[in-house]
Amino acid sequence: MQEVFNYIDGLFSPSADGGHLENLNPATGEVISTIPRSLQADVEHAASAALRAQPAWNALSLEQRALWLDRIADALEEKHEHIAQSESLDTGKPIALARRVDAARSVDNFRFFAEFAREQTEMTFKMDDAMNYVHRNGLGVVGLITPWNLPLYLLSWKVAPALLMGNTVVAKPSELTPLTANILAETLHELNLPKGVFNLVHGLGPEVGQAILEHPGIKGISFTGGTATGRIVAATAAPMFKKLSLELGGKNATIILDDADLDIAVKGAVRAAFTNSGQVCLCGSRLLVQSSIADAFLPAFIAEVEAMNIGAPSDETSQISSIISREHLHKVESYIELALQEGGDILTGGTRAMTGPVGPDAHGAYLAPTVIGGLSHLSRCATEEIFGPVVTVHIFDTLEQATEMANATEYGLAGSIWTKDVAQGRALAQTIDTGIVWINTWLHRDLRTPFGGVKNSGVGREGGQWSLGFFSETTNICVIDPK
Ligand code: TXE
Repeated sequence: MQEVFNYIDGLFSPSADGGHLENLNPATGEVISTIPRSLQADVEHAASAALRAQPAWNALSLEQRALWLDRIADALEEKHEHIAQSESLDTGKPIALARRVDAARSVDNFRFFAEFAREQTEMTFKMDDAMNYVHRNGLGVVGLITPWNLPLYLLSWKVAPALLMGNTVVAKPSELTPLTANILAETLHELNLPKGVFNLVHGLGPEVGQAILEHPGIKGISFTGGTATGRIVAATAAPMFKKLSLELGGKNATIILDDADLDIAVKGAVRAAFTNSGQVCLCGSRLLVQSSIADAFLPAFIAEVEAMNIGAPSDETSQISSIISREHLHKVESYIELALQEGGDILTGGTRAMTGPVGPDAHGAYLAPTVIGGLSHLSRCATEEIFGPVVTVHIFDTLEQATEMANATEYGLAGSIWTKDVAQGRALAQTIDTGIVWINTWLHRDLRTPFGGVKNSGVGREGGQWSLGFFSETTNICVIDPK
C-alpha cells in the first residue's frame, strides 16, 4: 500500500501531528494509500515556504517561467500511463477515459500556458503627452483547492497559470483522489523546481482546506468544487479581500431542436450526459427535446445509452465504471428514489451494476446509466445537481419554452444546442443564462476561451487571458519622458 506525503519546502513529509487518512479504490472498496491528515500547522509551514520562495520566483522573466512549464509538460508526458492508471485507480473511472482526458489534458494545460505566455505582448496606452505601461506581477502565494472528478486535469489547470504569472502555490487536492497530485509533486521535485514554489498539503476540506482559506499570507484562492463548499470559501475569503475564483456546480441543459441531425445529436447527448459517469460539472444532465422530434430521438437515445459498456475501470472497453464512492452512490440513488416520488418514470437504468455477491466488483460504486422521464422541469431532480450518471428528459414545443426550461435552475455553467440551423442555434444560445454554450458539440475546448459560470455556478472566469488576469495584479505605469 502506498504512503502519500505532503510536499512542503522541497521535502516530502507526514503531517505535523502524524495523523493520516485512508484512501479507497471506489471500484473495489480496498484501501490503496494513506494520506496525511494535515492541519493548520501544516498549512502554516507550507505558506511560510511559499512566501519565502515567491520573490525569487516572481523575479524570473515570463519566458523563464514558461520554460519551466515546458519542462513540467515534457516530464508529465513521460508519465502519461502512470498518471492514467493512478487516476483510474483513485476515481474508479475507465482507464481509456483516464488516458484520453485526464492524462492528456494535464500535459496540455502546462504546454498551453507556456505557449500562450509567448504570445503575450506588453499592454500600452499612448496619450498625447505620456505613455502607460501595464505591468503584471504575481499575487504572491495562492491557494488552489480542487475536487475529485478530474483530479490532475483541474489541478494543473490552476497550477500552470499560477506559476507562470509569478505566484507560489499551496495546493490541496480532494482527499478522495490524492495520487496524481502526488505524481505532480514528485515530478516537480525530480525537475528541481526551487523549493517552496509548489507545496502540496493533503487532508480534509474543513480542516486543511479551511486553514488555506483563512491564512492571511495567501492572497488568492482558486476553488473548483461543489456550490455549498463554494459558499463557505466565499464567506471566509471575501472579508479578507482575497482574490477569488469559484468554479462550482452545474445543471446543464442539452437542447435538441427538431431540425437536429439525429445521429449526431443522439451521440452528442449521450456523451454530454454520461462522460465520467456524469461527474463533470459541464455534463448535460437535463435533456430538453422539441416535441416534434421526441418520438424519433428518445428511443434512439435510450438504445445508445443501453449499448454503453459498463465494466471494471481496468477493462479497456469500459465506458462507464465506478462512481467516486459508496457515499456518493447513496446520494445519487436517493435522487433516483426522489424522482419516483416526484412522479418520474425510469426509462432505463436506475439500478446498481456489476454488483454480484462476491468478487472484486462486489463492493464497487457502480450505477447503470439512468434516464428519467415524466418529471416537471421544476422538480428537484431536474433542478438540483446530482453529479452522477442520471439524466432527466423534458419535452418542449417552442424555442421560448426551451429557454425558460434551460434557465429554470439556480445554476448557470454550460449547455449545448443541437440544430442544423446554426444562426437559430446562436440566437437561442444568447438567451441561455450560462457561461458556455456549445452548438452541435460538447466539451469542445479551446483553452484560450473564457471558462466559468453565472448564478450559483461560480464567480469569475478561467482560461487564456482570464487565468493570467486572475493570477496577477496589474500596475499601470504612466510615464512622461522629459527629454
Ligand atoms: O465537493 P467539495 P464534494 C459537487 C457535486 C458533489 C458535491 C459534493 O454535486 O456531489 O459537489 O462533492 C475541499 N474549505 N461537485 O463534497 O466538498 C474538498 O476537500 C476549503 C461539483 O467532494 O466541494 C475538496 O478538495 N476546502 C464539482 C474540494 O473542496 C474545502 C466537483 C471540493 O470538494 C472545504 C466536485 C472547506 N470548508 C463536486 N470543504 C465541480 N463543479 O466540478 C471541502 N473542501
